[in-house]
Amino acid sequence: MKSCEVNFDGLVGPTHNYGGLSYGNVASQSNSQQSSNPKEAALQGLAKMKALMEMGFVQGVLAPQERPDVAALRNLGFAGTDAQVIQQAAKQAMPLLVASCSASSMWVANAATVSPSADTFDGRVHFTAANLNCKYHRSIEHPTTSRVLGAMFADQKHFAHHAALPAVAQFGDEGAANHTRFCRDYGEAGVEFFVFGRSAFDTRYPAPQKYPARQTLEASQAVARLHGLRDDGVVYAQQNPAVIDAGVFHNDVIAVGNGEVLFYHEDAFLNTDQMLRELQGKLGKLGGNFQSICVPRAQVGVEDAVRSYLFNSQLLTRADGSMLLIVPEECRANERVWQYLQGLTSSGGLIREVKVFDLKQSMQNGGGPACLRLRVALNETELAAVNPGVIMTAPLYDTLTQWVDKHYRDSLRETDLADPQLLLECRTALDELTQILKLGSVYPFQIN
Ligand code: SUG
Repeated sequence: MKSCEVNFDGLVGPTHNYGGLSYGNVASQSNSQQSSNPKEAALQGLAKMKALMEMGFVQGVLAPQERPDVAALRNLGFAGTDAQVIQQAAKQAMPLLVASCSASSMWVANAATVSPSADTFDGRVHFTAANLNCKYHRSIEHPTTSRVLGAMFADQKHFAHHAALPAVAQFGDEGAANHTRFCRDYGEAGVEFFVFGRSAFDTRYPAPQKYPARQTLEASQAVARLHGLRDDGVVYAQQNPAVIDAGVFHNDVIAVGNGEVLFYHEDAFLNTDQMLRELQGKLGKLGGNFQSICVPRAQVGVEDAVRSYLFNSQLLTRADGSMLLIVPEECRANERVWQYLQGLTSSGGLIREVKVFDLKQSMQNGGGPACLRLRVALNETELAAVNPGVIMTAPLYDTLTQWVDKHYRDSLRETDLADPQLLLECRTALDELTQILKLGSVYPFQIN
């Protein structure tokens, strides 16, 4: 049976703003308080989805969340009407209002970890929503994420959904941003590669000194157990703590994998040789030929990698088996990175082409092409079981761009977040969106 990898991209929500909420994420910190353009952000994301669809890839869309999250503010003690809750929060605790308004669910690489049916014990596709425990503004995403994923992948014969791991830092889980899968073919059993930043229970593992390591080994192991993965189909590796301290808050900022290929920076991991041998051995047992492309620090330093998001790219397999790299505009703007990419594609190696996308609105909060998509490998039967409303088509693209044009503002600053009108605008937009994407009722304002 034919299988493919579907990229479900997060649709940027109407409250996209620069809140400076993510300590350890250099872009989020340095663009804090700038004025954002939610309309442009959403259209940039949609343009990437359309381009991939037109290249022949199956493309999906993942809905944004309800923001401001009034229910989350009520849990923190703000009371009264929705407008009063927002106004009180603005007066007494602006950082909490900003956090409750973040459109961070757009970075759906953090929505969940996904294991395709060929890897799991019961032959279903497994999803575990990420608890995103490291940052308050992200920790409030998973209940709605679970409902949205449930509405997209509803058929229990094919899809299994697990709730987020316990909401404590010891089980900090950042989803697919710290997970990659290697395989010969998307429909065959593969090797799932879990990358953690620290161990919560075993002090022998080193940890970064400055910035938080968001993903723990114990969280990765729990996800592998929940999904029923075989021991010989799993490899764990530790991120180099020094690169976390240099701004690599997720592994997908310093490495990307697809098919039989890992594209990574020389400084990305600890014990790299041992890790590569394990990947080669385990994929080899499944008949695969693991290959790695290491970018040497002498050619591209970690700082350039973080600034350009070279590795936060999408590595895609084209119909002829060759590979394509989708990178953000910032890679072209960086001389060393661009030179490296020119050499890479002209060397006759695995990666033949680089395509550049303008995702500046998302990039300014530390979200590149890879952050914006959740990969789900599906066989034909499973693909047919996905809610068809979320699969991108030319008419859906047109409808969504019109929807954005109608509902989104083209400028948003912190002071605008206190405007109760923004809440009404967002709810009106999202109510319409659930109808467009045929999701049913998934948002708190639709349920309660
Ligand atoms: O979690 N930024 C996100 C960026 C996530 C990128 N995702 C991956 N690498 N997969 C984060 O740090 C910033 C929001 C703000 O500051 O307003 C933010 O949440």
